[in-house]
Amino acid sequence: MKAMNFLAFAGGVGGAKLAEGLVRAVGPEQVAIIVNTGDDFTLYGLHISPDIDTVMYTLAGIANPETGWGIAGDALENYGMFERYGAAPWFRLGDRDLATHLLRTEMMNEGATLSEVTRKLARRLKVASLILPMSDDPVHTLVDTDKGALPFQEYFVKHRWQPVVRGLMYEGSAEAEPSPSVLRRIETADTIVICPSNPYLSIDPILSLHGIHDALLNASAPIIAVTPIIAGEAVKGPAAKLMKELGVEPSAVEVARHYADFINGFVLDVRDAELRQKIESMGMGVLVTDTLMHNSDERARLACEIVTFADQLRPEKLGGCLLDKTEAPGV
Ligand code: FO1
Repeated sequence: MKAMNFLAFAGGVGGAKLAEGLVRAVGPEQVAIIVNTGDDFTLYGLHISPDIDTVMYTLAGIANPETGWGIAGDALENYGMFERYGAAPWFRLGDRDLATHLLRTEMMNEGATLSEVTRKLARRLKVASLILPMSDDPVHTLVDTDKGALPFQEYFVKHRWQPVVRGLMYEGSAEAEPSPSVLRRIETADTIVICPSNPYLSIDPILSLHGIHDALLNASAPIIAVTPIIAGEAVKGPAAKLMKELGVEPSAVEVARHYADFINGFVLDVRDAELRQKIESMGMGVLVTDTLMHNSDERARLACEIVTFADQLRPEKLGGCLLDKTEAPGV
């Protein structure tokens, strides 16, 4: 059987969960993930890449299951020492997590690109899937709010995404290049999945890079987006609040509309089944299923359904997922 290659677009926790499900569904070597780097920032001189680390730790099986980010069982001894100095940061770095930031910063200071650093760190964590930063150039999501323009982490962590958002800028994206092989992977992928990440904060920074949107429009692969909104609420984080503030109804229909010019399929949560027709009328296939992923098996089950859904959206069948007893692929 031809090795399928799945290309996922992901941001933080929601994206990482589905990426893990895809890895279980089709095998790690068949999955590449383009990850948002608009959340990246410098703290204590360290290059912090939260979405990359969330995907890397999740695929390495060491992510903190409660938060989705950081490392399971990590301690905060460093935080206690900062407190003694009266310099407690609003952005907490776990003691083990610090090793990632220190090594990444050292390698980048020696001239390595973010893609090269990510490949090295992921390989040492035995992650077989390819984690691709969306760009090796700096792109910073800036959130214009009633408290002024806030760098992403100040909006998201320091102010706990409570400020009212007036607009978003992806600083640097006009000059930034997609990282090497991203455009080719969009062209050659068998299936492209837009993970249930925040469309505005996690996926749009990737789409804002020149060449990406066109590559998606010209891609031969079926492109499937998974809803991050269920019954008008975000599964996690500010997506619904942000949509309201941007004057968009917080509904799966609006998420489908957001991607409508390049997606062929949309995964709608069963709680919003009544929205199926509206989304189909935008000219895309709709899979209605339970999109909540509480554990690894549910992530794999959802990914399997997406694999099957993708086959329905393309002429040739590529074969089922590894977990399907019935259609063992390739035998
Ligand atoms: N989120 C928080 O709400 N508080 C934190 O102190 C925090 C620390 C942190 C450290 C490393 C890391 O990779 C992520 C961290 N996050 C924290 C989450 C982060 O803000 C989000 O994962 C993304 O930027 C949005 O998806």
